[in-house]
Amino acid sequence: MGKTLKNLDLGRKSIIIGLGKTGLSVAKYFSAKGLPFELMDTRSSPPMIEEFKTHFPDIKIEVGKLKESSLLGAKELIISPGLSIKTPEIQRAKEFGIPVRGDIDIFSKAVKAPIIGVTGSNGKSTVVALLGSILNSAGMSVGLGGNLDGPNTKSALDLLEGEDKDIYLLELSSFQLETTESLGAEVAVILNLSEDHMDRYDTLKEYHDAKLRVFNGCCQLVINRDDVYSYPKKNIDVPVWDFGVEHPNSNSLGISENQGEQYITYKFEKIVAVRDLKLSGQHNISNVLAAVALALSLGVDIKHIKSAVINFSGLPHRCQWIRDVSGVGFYNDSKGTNVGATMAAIEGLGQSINGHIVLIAGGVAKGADFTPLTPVINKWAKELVLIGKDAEEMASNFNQDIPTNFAKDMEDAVGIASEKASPGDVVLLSPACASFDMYANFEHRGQAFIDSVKNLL
Ligand code: UMA
Ligand code: ADP
Repeated sequence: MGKTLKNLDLGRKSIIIGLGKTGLSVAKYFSAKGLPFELMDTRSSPPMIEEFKTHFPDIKIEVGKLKESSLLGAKELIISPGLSIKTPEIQRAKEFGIPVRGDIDIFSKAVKAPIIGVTGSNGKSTVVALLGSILNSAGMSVGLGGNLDGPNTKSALDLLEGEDKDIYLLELSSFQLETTESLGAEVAVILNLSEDHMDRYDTLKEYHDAKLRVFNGCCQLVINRDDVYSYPKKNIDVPVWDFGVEHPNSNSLGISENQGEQYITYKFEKIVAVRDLKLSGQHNISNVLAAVALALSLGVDIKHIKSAVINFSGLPHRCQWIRDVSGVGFYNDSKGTNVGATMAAIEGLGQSINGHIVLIAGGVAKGADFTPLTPVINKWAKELVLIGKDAEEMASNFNQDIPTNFAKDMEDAVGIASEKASPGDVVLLSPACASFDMYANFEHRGQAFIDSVKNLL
């Protein structure tokens, strides 16, 4: 007999692994549909366990090391994005023919309205937030969620509670795409790709392959001419919309110039002047172009696009100005959690100021190679202040010409940075690292920065 277990459906339950936000949304969905399930988490005391016990008092919960005997008895495993599909026990269950899926896979099969799938290493939240306002101003009801973090955000399956929406706009991580067979999006995009999550992927190719799954079954796609990683690997025979930060051709989006003024332009039509945007930095121009391309692919009228783009002032914790103190500007880019994001933040700010940047960075390095940051830091920064678990590793990975300071916490970092900065300079928190060594999440880290900046005299 081969390894595959027969008669998988006979009385078997689905096992939902991960007692977090995703696991809760899946369990609520299964419960509402009357589908049998059990719960598991690899942690011995998952932080949200009491919430699960309250919602599902009669459901079996197993915590700690995954038990092969339980997994092999399952109808299917529904794993949360925080848990890698490479986890040995999950791989083994897969080898035995137990299907392994994620919440987005369930969502894509259940939803009745079109999906927009947005992935990429950076800019996802900005693009979905802007596209959400464009679609709202065009009168559409939008279910917006997925990887998107924040106090009022929803996991994908939570979006299916309540009234149906006209369209569902999902921010998707590589972790979520790994467990999604065919998203079947009306339109999908990989905004860009740069190294991230190298503690979970062995190679950039493996990370890229996960992102490419966003195109599976799509009806249209958007590509970024400035990033080869945004193209599908094989030609997909569907309409393609493309954008880039240089001049558009007769059938695409880009930046045109007229009398020294730059415009977001589609074909020959100028949509918005770049200087009228409330967002700054080249990376944000790229984000606006992406959102406009996605909106056009859905047939939204340019007048709705125009008004929403002009009114969009960005999300907190993304290159957010906090205050000026004695001629020094303080900016919170706590969401800059990888090298590519921090490079974009430094370049964007650097080009807009007369002085230099004092950069506060550090945290959990996630196996990143920091060397690409060196030339950008050498060009725009004058001092480096490092915090967090991997500060020493980061310092040894750089080859920067500028002084490096180590700080014990955020207050200390802001104090050191403000001493080093002169009028005309800016202090930028853009960590290039995850936050969970010192904080619950990037918002908590950003708030610590904001509080310390507000306390400066
Ligand atoms: N975990 C275990 N054992 C388990 C399950 C989880 O140790 O059995 C750990 C994970 O390693 C992780 C933590 O628990 O450290 C949370 O994992 P989770 O999958 O339960 O997380 P959720 O609360 O469901 O949140 C997830 C996304 N988190 C991750 O992918 C790590 C959230 O994205 C997302 O908003 C949410 O689903 C709803 O879709 C956050 C994130 O950091 C913002 N995403 C990464 C990023 O943007 O870089 C990918
Ligand atoms: P994501 O949701 O992909 O993390 P966000 O829109 O939240 O993206 O932006 C996170 C950070 O990434 C920003 O604070 C900024 O430093 C950087 N960033 C945003 N857009 C881009 C882009 N298009 N290219 C490179 N970096 C970007």
